[in-house]
Amino acid sequence: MGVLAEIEKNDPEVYGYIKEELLRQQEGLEMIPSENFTSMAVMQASGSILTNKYSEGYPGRRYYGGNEYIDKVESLAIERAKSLFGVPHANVQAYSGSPANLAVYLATCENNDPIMGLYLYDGGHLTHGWKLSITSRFFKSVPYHVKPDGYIDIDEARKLANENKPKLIWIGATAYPRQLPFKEFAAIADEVGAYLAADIAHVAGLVLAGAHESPVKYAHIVTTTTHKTLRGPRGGLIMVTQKGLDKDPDLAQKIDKAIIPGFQGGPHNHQTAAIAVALKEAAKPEFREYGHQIVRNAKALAEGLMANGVKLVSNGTDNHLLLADLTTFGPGAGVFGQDVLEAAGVTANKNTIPGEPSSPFYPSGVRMGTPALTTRGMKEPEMKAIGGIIAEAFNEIKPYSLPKDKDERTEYLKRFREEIRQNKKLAELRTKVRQMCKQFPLYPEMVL
Ligand code: DSN
Repeated sequence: MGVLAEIEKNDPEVYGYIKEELLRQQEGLEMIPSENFTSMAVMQASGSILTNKYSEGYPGRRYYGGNEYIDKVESLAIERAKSLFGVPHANVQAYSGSPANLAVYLATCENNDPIMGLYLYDGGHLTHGWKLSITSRFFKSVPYHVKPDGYIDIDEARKLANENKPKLIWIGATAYPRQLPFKEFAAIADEVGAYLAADIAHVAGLVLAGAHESPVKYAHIVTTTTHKTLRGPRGGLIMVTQKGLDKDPDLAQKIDKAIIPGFQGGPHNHQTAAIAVALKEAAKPEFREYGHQIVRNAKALAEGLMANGVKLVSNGTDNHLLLADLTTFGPGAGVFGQDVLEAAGVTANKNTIPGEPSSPFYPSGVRMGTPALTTRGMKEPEMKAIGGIIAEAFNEIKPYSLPKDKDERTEYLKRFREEIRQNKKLAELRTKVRQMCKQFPLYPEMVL
């Protein structure tokens, strides 16, 4: 019986879409740096009967009865997170990264307090104070930036912190290809008396593997999603460090109270169990090797791309992601970049770049990463080849340029998409990608 036999029987429509999505994942190169392929064990925990239970509260302190085993599962996840990251307190209930970050605000700030985070165009996250996010509606957001070389401008951050006296400073990013400067930001936060929250959603797996510095010595609070380089289910963790407890002995309780009753209701117990499973996997020596291979692969990919004339923000990478600067094809060319890659069987995402000449909706860069390809077993030779494929796909952007007039853009992009569907070069690359993927089978046990 197939793993989705019941869905197949009861809901052929949903079954059909899952089957098609499986094929898409198997036959394409998944290069969105925040995505990964979980183990079957993580998926089984996530699809388990634990989804049936309500458990408002924390282990040993639930509002509803019947939580004997849920308490055990949650305690296991908490203990594993604490021991792996080396922190005295972990909350495993945040539904995902954004709710985790919002709980941090609730625990540390009052309405209208100044807060600081990396500017979105420069790789910062929406929840670090972007103007359209709730975090800038309720707090006074003071963004810091990267320098023209693509590295975070620590001097600017220090100056802004001294001028604005933020209550909370975020160090973390969604599109930053370099090591995060935890130590330098700890000095700034200490100087102005701010809480330092490290959002390591992107690099958590690298931190556990020892392939990126850990923020635990430097930050008061550490947040992460569990589904990116950590390779778990979708979910979030909020951790309080010893430094955090030294600054504020109530910080752990403040975080727990911010999650419930402050912000969420019942935890997603199936998700908690899957997080526990993923954390056990991340404690294995193979995971250490995996994290280092992600970085080696990203560096090899960067070399492959640059050797083929693709410009990268900061000229390379220290972590799992790369940011191609496509401004040579005109402002907003990231939109074309994402689409030509998709036509070639490569999934990556359009992204703003530092000094963005266009807008987040029509940005000028493409973000790509190696966590999912590394999970498939690909290594440096494949990355070099993929660098060539991506560069060849980008060449197909040449005839196109985004109209300045916003009304003309929809029609223009429609025509562009029709043309790239007929593009022979991209079809050729698609075949190459399919052949490469066949050599690195994904979920071979999942015959649908
Ligand atoms: N959507 C995530 C990412 O792709 O980085 C951030 O929330």
